[in-house]
Amino acid sequence: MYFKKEFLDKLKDGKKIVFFTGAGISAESGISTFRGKDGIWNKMKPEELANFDAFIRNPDLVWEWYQHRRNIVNNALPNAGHTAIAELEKFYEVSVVTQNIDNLHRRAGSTKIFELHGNIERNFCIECHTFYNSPELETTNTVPKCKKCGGLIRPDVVWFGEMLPQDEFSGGEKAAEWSDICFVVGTSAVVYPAAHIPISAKRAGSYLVEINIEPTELSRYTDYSWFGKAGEILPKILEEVKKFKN
Ligand code: BJW
Ligand code: ZN
Repeated sequence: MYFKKEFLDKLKDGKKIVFFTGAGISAESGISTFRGKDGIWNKMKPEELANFDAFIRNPDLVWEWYQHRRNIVNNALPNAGHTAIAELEKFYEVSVVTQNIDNLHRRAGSTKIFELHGNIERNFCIECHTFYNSPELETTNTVPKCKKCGGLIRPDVVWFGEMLPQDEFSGGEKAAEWSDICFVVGTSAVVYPAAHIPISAKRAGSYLVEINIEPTELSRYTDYSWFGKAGEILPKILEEVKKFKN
């Protein structure tokens, strides 16, 4: 595989690396992306499902959609892309800033993860904010009710129009700004404020590398764009690193 010299020099000299990831990194684990030809939003309208008003209008429908996706996520395995990122912790200070809610980075072994859009395994009562992990809840397709107050329980994910968890966002943004290299992997980079993080990294002097099967909104800002599958490219980067770090 051909590596641009400038990129190799960054890999050799760099100490802090950030991976800013999106749904595309989990595509090879069998989890659908949102947009694009195989995206779930070709079939479902986001405004009908991924917002609070939709949940209040039809909580059972929204809950059933998340139950369906929990089943897919629980049966999926981290792929070679997630694993390569986790293994790079042997050689660099690695932070993962992810828009994904699927837990696959953690299951692959990454230890420093900022989850910008929440986590599908966590849920909370919309009235009293008591948290429930998914296995504690009955696996029915109708929305569960809080044991303490009877309120509706929703997944702890960030819907449109909602604020991102502040600590996760500011921690992820700082890690990106302090990084020597910021890899942007498998995201269309159209959802804000998350998509601002790689731009902040670049402005702060980080070397911005994109890995995606096709050009994105971010491609014009990157130092290096690499078009191909994350599960194929990331292991090749790891192999290259092992040549000079071992
Ligand atoms: C591969 C591959 C392989 C495939 N290898 N690559 C107008 C302008 C600007 C902003 C706004 C606006 N109107 C509204 C907004 C704000 C809004 C927003 O950004 N909207 C835009 C979409 C227009 N943002 C918000 O509302 C956010 N909150 C906010 O702004 O708060 C402030 C506020 C508060 C109060 C009032 C008003 C404002 C919240 C955003 C929450 C996003 N939530 C979701 C759902 C999470 C829960 C769930 O999963 O159900 O998060 S939306 C969805 O998109 C999900 C994702 O994390 C997010 C990003 O998607 P991602 O990961 O990029 O996936 P895709 O499918 O888009 O891309 C996949 C990529 O992979 C593609 O590029 C493929 O090519 C590639 N790929 N296979 C490598 N093998
Ligand atoms: Zn409650």
